[in-house]
Amino acid sequence: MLAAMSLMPYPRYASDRTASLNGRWSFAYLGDDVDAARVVPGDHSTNDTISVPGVFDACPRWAGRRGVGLYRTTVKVTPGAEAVLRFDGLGLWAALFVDGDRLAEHELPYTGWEVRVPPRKDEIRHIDVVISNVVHARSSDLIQPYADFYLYGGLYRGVWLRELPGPAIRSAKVRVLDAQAGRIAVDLEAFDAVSKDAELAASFDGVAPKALPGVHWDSTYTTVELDVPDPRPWSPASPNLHVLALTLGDDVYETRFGLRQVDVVGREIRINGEPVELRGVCRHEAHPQYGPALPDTQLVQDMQWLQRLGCNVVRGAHYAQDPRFLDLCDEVGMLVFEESLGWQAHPEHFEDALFVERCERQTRLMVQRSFNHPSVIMWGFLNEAFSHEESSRPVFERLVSAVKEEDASRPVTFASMKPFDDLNLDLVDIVCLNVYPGWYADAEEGPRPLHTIVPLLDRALEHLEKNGLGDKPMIVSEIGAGAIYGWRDALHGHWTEDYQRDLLVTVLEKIDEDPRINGVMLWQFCDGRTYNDGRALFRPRAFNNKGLLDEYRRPKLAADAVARRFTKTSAIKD
Ligand code: ADA
Repeated sequence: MLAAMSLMPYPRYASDRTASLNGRWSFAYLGDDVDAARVVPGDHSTNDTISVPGVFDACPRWAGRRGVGLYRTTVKVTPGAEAVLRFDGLGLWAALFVDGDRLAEHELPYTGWEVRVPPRKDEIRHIDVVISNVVHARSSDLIQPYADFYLYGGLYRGVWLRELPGPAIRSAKVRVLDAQAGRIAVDLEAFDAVSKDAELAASFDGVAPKALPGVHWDSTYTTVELDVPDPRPWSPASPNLHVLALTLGDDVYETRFGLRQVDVVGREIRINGEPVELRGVCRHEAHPQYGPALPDTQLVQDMQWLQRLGCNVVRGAHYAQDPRFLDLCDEVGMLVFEESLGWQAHPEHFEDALFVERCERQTRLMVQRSFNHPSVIMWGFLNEAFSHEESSRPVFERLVSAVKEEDASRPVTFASMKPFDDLNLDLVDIVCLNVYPGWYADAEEGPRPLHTIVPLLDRALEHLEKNGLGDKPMIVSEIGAGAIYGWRDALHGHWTEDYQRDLLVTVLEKIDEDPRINGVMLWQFCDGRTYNDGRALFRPRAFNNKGLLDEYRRPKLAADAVARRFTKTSAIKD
């Protein structure tokens, strides 16, 4: 008998068939010059302790190391039961061994991973995960050494084991057909082919399950249309959620969803028919002490900060998000722009078939896994790729169609850093631009070049109009300035808290008064560690310092100023 743990993000499974593997694991750092692909866990003992979720290179003992670590644990199972191991996100590369057998490897950082574990007669299963955080400069890898955020090694998020009691549901995609009436379609996929008329029961919001008549399985698939009893639509102001539990034989699969529709109508973004102006920030999942493996209390505190800042949206920069965080966003009505991993991909990546295949695979997985979160209102990929290069076009076309195939109901976008020569903006539903006027400035623009902000935004908007893109919603998906926490100075120049505040106020005044701009996602929620080599000369402290809060979530001057503008009320109190 397995024990289920609380804090499991959706989807959840029958509690007596689910085990949490979160907690203490044993660990060994195998070294910097080890070929991760050749590690045989049985050759190594693990004498250190590590916490899961947890990354080794944020721990004092291995801080900043780049190499290979070995995570080890055991789990008690029902002898003879088949199982699935679910990792909600890890990095940068992993190989999974169960009872010494190498089952799979994973090269998609931050993307959830599920691996089937063949049955055995033993009650205790031995799990080894080999993790590498070596960042190669290979064109096939999804992330490159030059990325402007620290790339950690370890199990970033929760790990779970689910026993399969025979036929079992792998995924259930809830499509909202009519948000007001509570009509939904559920696309189900089973792990293995099930008999054509295998019985399926559904229960909403904890009410006793009812058998669904006339279900026809086509091998592993079926779709059912259902009416949600007592339907309550989801919106940022009323984030009502419904829980759907599906029973197939002895298997139970529980997902949560919201009744809401997102539409792009001309220049408007609408949620359940209501136009919405987006006001928020970009946020990395990061903390100096935990890296991306944030404890739940930090997620909850970050959410409180987002609310205090008056945000109604958060851009999950630059990867698929922790499902615990998306659950929180669903619960409080925080909208999300979710994007798959990418950071300034170049033509050499676009021309590498393996890179493109991985990019498509991780993007599809992100959409599949986050599909039922009502908070997610738009999908993106390839942040700031070289989308002005011709070789980018087929890649962008392929990714847009992959997303549309997975989800025809949400708008697609990508954050472009090429406002004047992007070749792919015609493909998207919403134009998103990353621009840094007033921050990345030439000496000729003089000190405090705030005067460049409005003209740059105007030129970008005019360029969109002239190129036939003026009928799409436009969002400033990044804009900001660096400030060192506590650095205030009479000159109010670059790196002062004062300049950051003045720049963001100038930006928000423009965005509030210009009807052509539908929203803004300021760069960024809080300071975050970045590359720690010579390039850090442009990144004091080896941090990206454009946070409204510092890395320990202490507010800078800008936090108050932004909150006033976002809430259009009084200041936040700290
Ligand atoms: C880019 C990028 C961010 C960050 C930012 C900056 O737009 O998308 O990850 O690097 O610039 O601080 O310059």
